[in-house]
Amino acid sequence: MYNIPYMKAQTIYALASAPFKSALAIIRISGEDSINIVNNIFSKDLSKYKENKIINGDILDKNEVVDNVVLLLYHAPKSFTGENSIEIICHGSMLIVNQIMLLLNRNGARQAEGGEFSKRAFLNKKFDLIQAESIQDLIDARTNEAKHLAMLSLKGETSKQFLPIKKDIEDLICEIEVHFDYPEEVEDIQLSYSDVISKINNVLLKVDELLSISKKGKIIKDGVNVAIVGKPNVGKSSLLNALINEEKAIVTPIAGTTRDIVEGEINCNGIILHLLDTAGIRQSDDLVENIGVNKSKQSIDASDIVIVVLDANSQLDDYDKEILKLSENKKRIIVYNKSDISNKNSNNISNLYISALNKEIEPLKNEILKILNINANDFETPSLTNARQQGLLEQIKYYLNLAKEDASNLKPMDLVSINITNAYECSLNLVGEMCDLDIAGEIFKRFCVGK
Ligand SMILES: Nc1nc2c(ncn2[C@@H]2O[C@H](COP(=O)(O)OP(=O)(O)OP(=O)(O)O)[C@@H](O)[C@H]2O)c(=O)[nH]1
Ligand SMILES: [Mg+2]
Repeated sequence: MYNIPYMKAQTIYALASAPFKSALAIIRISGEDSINIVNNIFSKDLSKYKENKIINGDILDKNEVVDNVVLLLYHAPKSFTGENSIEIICHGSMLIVNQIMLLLNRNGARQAEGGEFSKRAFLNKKFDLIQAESIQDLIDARTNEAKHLAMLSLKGETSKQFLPIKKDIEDLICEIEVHFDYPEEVEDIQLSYSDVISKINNVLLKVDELLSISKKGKIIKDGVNVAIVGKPNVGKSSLLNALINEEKAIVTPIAGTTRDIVEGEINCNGIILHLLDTAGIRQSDDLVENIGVNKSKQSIDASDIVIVVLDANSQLDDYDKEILKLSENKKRIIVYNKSDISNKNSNNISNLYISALNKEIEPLKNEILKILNINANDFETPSLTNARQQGLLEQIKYYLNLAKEDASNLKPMDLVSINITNAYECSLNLVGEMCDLDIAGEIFKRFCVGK
């Protein structure tokens, strides 16, 4: 039996490295008691180190050495979490890791939940919520470009883009309130409805600009869904294979070869394209093929970009026309395939020719980047890249527009100010200054354990 000491502010621990055999492993501990707890199982007296320090020594279970480790000691508030913290770098055997974690447990620490270290750092104001969210983006990043943006955001560059908007809204509220509450003191400075409208317009311009780069940022972070559609036999599966440079989808001269969606993925100049090869769209009596055709039609709606593949050797028929109609409201690229066995026809509805068979597809790749309207600058511009952040920015826009409408209709200033205050609350929420703890909890729960 072990006596579990009384727990103050709970001290947490977690394995911060991958949970399998490796050269080294890192166990992270944070909380008021972390230094005392580790002191109970360490060969040197940690209480004599008053500064942050790297210390070599043994982890002990009673008098038995569990492992010789390097210990990174951090005193609050000079740590990631802002609390007393320790990182134990031990040998990467899961046996050793589990033994050390068991010792920590016996001495009063508990296993951390996903994202709990970051949550504590956020609560201790080490960073705002936008920066906190970028930590997970950094871990999840699959391209150098996405990693670079997450890194900038972690350094606070995204917050810097947003904070002027928050400040402008705050200033506007103050100005209205001063005029409302102390009219005699500011009587020489008139605040007219047109002043308020013009100030709101200035903020709205900044909001629109940030929304527009944020949409591009989200594409750089998450990639886009691209559906490849067309009638049977035009070369959709061949195109998928050419794009991913792998013979993934079955290709035959038989029309109706693809029945189900076949997925593939490429990094196209820094943008991840989630590609969907679909069943050729046509009328069919075959039950299975019909299910596939329905899925193809649904994939048009579900995708960000549609590539409509036409056969460069034939005139548009009713199926082509139906597919063009189905995709007319989407961001789409119309491409003529099999250019290797046809002459380019100036009457064709697109001048984009490729040969999936010969892997001559560069013009299509360039067109995808063009249609996304992403340029070199966008890879350097941090922005609000997740749905929560973008949703709140949209709400700010919505409330500011309501306030503008009220001001245009000469409604009382205190009424105008209600919607500006609503916009302000959204901005506080965005950076986490007025964040519902449940929402913060939800955000951090998505993080890895140990982060
Ligand atoms: N010459 C030539 N043939 C091609 C090209 N692309 C595809 N093909 C041929 O066209 C036939 C059909 O190709 P697929 O890629 O299976 O066509 P699909 O559009 O996926 O057809 P379904 O799955 O039936 O809808 C195969 O024989 C391919 O080799 C091309 O660029 N040039
Ligand atoms: Mg196919």
